Amino acid sequence: KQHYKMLVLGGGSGGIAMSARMKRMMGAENVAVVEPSEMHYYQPIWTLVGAGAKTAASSGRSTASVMPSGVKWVKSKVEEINPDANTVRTDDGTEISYEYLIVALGLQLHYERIKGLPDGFEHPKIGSNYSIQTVEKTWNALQNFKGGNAVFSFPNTPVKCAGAPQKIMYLSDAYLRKTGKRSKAKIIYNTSLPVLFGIKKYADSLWEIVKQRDLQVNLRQNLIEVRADKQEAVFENLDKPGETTVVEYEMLHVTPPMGPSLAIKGGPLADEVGWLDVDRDTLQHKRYPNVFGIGDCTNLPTAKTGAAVAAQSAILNRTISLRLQTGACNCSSSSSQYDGYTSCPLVTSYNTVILAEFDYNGQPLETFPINQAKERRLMYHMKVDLMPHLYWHGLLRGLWGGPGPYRKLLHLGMK
Ligand code: FAD
Ligand code: UQ1
Repeated sequence: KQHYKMLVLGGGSGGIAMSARMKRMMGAENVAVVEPSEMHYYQPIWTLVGAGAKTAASSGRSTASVMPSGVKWVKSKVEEINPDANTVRTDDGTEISYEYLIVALGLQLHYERIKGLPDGFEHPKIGSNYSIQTVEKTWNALQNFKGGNAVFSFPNTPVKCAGAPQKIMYLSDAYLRKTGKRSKAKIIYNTSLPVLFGIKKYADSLWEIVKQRDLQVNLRQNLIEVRADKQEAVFENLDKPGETTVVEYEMLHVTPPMGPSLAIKGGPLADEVGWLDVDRDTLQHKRYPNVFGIGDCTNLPTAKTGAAVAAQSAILNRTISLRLQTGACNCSSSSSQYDGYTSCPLVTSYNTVILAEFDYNGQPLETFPINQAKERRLMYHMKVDLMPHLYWHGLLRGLWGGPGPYRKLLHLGMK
């Protein structure tokens, strides 16, 4: 039977970052990561892949190459977590026991909850930046656009990177202008939300942009069916149950419904909805003190992003370090509490970004001492040229814990 002092579930952004940090804290031989996928993807670049500005190949590296050397990679899928016995069962029937557990399983995409999907992706004119299988289909649909409606959806669930469903709209608009096809296009953003973006400061800028560029935003419209053979998308009006609208499309970008990891939902570690039930200050599990969580799988009340994972990785490192040093069950400490930091680089064209950064209170928490609600070229270069390096060489090696310390430096002497 396998046993590890530190068992990490999931080898995505949070899982690899924490395994690198745990290796430093307790030695590689004490750490194992359970991850079934051969490939690790830098998902934030898929926005640019869907718009033809980056290749899909550039988004992936082998899981073997990102696994910290000496850390055990268990190449299987977590089926069940039993925190009362301190064990995890995988799909090949193996039981692994642990002293400490970090859950970093990400979230689940649910294309199948839209009638006609995922089969509809076999037709052209439809794509989705949210999975490696469908991201290049977005770029195909955009390149083959002749004339008609370009339709972009946002589901009626929490999502990761809540800006991504509209970033691809701005890029598509820019592409159609560049290729002289914009006058033949009607661009429609149908969102389930009652707002364009959750934080007012950035929403105000985005409303200006959609007005200027003649992008039609319809609130409270939820995609429920795709008839890909007929190029029709069916939306329900969430404020008038039963009222549906059929929209013909020349291009459709789908953001799928999302939900908690099926390995957590319904189990002892889940909250009522199914997310990992952790303390919002320390990231320690609320009922099992030797269990911790990071990233999209948790119920932390902030937006689910890689930038949030970066900030959380520094906090969680501190929480676990305190726990190991003092042996205390309760990891609360006033010196390191997660403030909910998250960030969403809103790509608004092929050379501009609005860099949204905010905290648990929905208050802007900007790194740079300039107004980040303005579209800026500098921020585009940060997103496209700097972030990938920060991800592969900083975050994944446990060396990047978010911009917090730099924000304080950059704002020195200012208020
Ligand atoms: P993930 O990185 O998704 O990792 C979860 C891992 O768990 C995966 O490797 C998966 O294979 C594994 N797993 C799943 N189930 C099991 C199981 N049963 N057993 C074992 N392993 C399992 N963030 C930003 O900060 N900025 C951006 O600009 C940005 N843009 C984005 C654009 C798109 C199109 C998308 C899709 C995401 C974007 N994000 C962005 C979000 C960011 O990628 C995620 O928030 C981040 O990767 C979350 O990390 P995680 O470790 O929680 O989950
Ligand atoms: C970030 O830290 C991060 O993780 C590496 C991202 O994911 C790709 C981001 O998109 C952003 C914006 C940050 C925050 C970093 C800075 C320098 C503001």
